Amino acid sequence: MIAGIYPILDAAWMARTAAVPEAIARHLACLPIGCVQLRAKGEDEGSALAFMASWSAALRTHAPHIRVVVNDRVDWVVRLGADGVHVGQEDAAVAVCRAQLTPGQCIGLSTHTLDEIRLAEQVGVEYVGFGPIFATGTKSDVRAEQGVAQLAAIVSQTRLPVVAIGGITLERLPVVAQTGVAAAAMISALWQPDWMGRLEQACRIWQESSIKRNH
Ligand code: 3NM
Repeated sequence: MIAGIYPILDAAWMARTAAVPEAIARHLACLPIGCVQLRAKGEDEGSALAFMASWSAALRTHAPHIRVVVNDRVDWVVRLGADGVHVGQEDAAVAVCRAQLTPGQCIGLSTHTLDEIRLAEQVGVEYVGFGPIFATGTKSDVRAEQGVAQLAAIVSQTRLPVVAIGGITLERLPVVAQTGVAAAAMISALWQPDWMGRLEQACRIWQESSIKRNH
């Protein structure tokens, strides 16, 4: 499930595309994408929940095989019947989330150091996010850039699937894929007016780079 391109449907970025959720969900369904994350930061509670509800409904209808992970809010995962929650180090503890989820629902945890990954292994999550790999303008409270060498080192030291995040563009996808990382999370590089072509290109680049990595 956590493999390849991991698109994050960010409320602010999605508002900049002219596309409606159903159109994007239908297109995502045709691509080798196993999981998407719904993220709303800065919106008021009502707008954020409305965003989550409309996108999860569109994905459920038009891309039923894609797993939907909700950022931060395990209560919304329960309410919407989503497939999992993604939490940061400062959000609800993994054990608190786990207690509210059913066995099939997953938890992803943002990490920035090997120590945080070791803790994630101990508490038991389905995957870790690791970043920012490059500078990003999408999130303000990020740590220093980790770079691809550090990403490769981290990937080689954990059995958990790692999702690279932060400043990943189409041009940078090959070097990210070649680290052996399970997936690449992308926001700003995807949600441009030509999002359809960008998604296809991202999946194609990932597959080509992964093939090179495996031989
Ligand atoms: N988390 P873009 S970086 C949501 O380092 C998020 O944990 C990060 O957006 C982390 O693909 C980031 O536009 C923003 O750079 C990713």
